[in-house]
Amino acid sequence: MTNKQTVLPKNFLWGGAIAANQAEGAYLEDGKGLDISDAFPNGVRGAFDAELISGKYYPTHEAIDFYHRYREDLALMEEMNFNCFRTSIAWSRIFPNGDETEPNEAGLKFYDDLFDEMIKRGMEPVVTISHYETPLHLVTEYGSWRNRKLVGFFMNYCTAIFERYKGKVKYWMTFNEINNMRNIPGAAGGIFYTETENKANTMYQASHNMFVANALCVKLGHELMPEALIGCMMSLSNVYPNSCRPEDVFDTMQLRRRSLFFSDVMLRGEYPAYAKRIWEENDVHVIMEDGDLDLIKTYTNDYLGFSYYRTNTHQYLGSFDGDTGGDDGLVNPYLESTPWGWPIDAVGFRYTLNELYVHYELPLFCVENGIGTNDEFSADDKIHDPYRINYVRDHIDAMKEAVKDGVELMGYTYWGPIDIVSAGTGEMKKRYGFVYVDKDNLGVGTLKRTKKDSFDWVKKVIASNGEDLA
Ligand code: BGP
Repeated sequence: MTNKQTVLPKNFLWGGAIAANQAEGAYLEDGKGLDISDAFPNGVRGAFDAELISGKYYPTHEAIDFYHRYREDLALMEEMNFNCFRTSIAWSRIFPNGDETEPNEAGLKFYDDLFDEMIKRGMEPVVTISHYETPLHLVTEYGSWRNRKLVGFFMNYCTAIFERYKGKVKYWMTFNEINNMRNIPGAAGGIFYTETENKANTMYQASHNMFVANALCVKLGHELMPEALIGCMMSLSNVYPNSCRPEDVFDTMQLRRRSLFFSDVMLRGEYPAYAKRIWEENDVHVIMEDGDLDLIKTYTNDYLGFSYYRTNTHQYLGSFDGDTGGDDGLVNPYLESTPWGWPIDAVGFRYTLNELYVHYELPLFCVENGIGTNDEFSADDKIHDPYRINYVRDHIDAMKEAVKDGVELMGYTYWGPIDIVSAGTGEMKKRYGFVYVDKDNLGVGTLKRTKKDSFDWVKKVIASNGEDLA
């Protein structure tokens, strides 16, 4: 790392982020049980097979075989000068059904070895405790997070991993993109609605149970690991008013609040004032136990981890839906989009960093940002991905501007430094990586890893702590 004066702090965390289910494969190996990610043939936006259909292709079952190839892959990450690496622990490797009392030793051992390998290669593990990976049995037997019992099961899991990895893992996050309970509750919380239930009520009840679990997890984590930082994790791609029409501006604030609601609870320790009206208008009656609100108040998260991919625009009475990239919206004529239609907006990244820091005055950690494209080999047998270099350059520039604006930013982990299965669609061809993986949407390929042009570029960017972006 450079000795020169840099905009970003010397201890800035640079790395990449993946999730167990999108990379590991080995979906039943060493005692692992099924989790929800194993049951989505076309990603979390598609159908869900509560019972797997024999002969059907499920992309996460093999994924990129990170389970067996992580040493080779982490060597590539080390070559890019990463000093941290984010992944999740697959809950069902540790508790295959989720409701056992004793953890699965083979699962614990796998992550022991994985974290040791990261540390050996100079990377701090950054661990998501639950990344769209609720054990399937907890969904089919208990109704997932609508059931308060999940809090106890989750705490057994947290106890097992904190006891085992204390001293190895300092940076933790509880639930990946917990605010996606709104848009993709199946992924975010294992919630699949019945025809007749009040969806809003179920969503807020399940979220409340997760908030209690989040608070208990922070409490336990700090007791067992005084050094640890336990963040929450939110999808915070942003949304602009589509015009200066006051109704558009106000409705956009309302939409944003549906997201910030989650971090307001977990970081400020209270249900926000605007919750009451949302609940009244949607006939929501959240059942709480005595002491829940005190727990939530006392045990707030240490930092805000978040993903940022894009911005959209919103107009009065427009959609309040979204996908893995954030809220849906209208086309912004000022922005270009990725081949998957995600608008590219680096200025929006600076805007979001400022918005969040002013709102919470807590350290921020951008744990997901990246561009998914259909990369192909050129005639010279190489992958030239200038669009990826441009995307990352512009977002790093924006991040530096935000730091100059006064934002406290802990680090940046690029989403998908190696091609993995898309969470949203289950595709392999939606590639984010600096490293290409030979596998297609049908699961065909050698799994061979190849560096793209962006690989060497990133390496030098990190070596200069973000100064050399040429
Ligand atoms: C986030 C998820 C990731 C991820 C990323 C990109 O929502 O936390 O798991 O995959 O989005 O989305 P996609 O894979 O759908 O392109």
